[in-house]
Amino acid sequence: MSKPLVGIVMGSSNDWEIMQHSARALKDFGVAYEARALSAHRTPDLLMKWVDDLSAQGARCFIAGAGGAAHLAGVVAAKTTLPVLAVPIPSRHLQGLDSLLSMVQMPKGIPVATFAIGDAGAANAGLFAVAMLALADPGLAKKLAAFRKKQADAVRAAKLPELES
Ligand code: RP5
Repeated sequence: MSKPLVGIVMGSSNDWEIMQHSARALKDFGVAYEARALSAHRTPDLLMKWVDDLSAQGARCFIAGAGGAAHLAGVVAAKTTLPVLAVPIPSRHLQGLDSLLSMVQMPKGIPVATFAIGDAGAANAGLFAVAMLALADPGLAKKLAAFRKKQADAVRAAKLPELES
């Protein structure tokens, strides 16, 4: 197994339903990742150790998904200077608006890059990690360009239904 280039962390195993979309994007591009459920408030010491260990192994960025008072991404960013991409998980009472605001409103100095709530945000965080890694990997850059072309081709080929008279 190659060393993980991306660490995917989520506050609860219940977040995997969403965060699997980050893992899927990385897997589809052949990018090695490690995914863990670790919580900023339930397992803070374990989380800190994992961030340190993965950074020491050569990880290039982290993706953090959490719901509610979602401080996970900010806590990861407090511990590393590697880029941290944040995915707001849809929450039961506020549908993820709480998660989004918790992540996007990081105070000045410790940034996290916040993506859309839910599946699309998780997939895009994975794709964004691929784009960052592609800056130093021409093979990956080629795969990313091909992925974009496939999407563009699908839009070009789309046929809209005829109206019935
Ligand atoms: C957060 O609280 C997790 O990220 C999760 O989205 C939310 C609820 O956690 P569970 O009660 O589902 O474990 O820490």
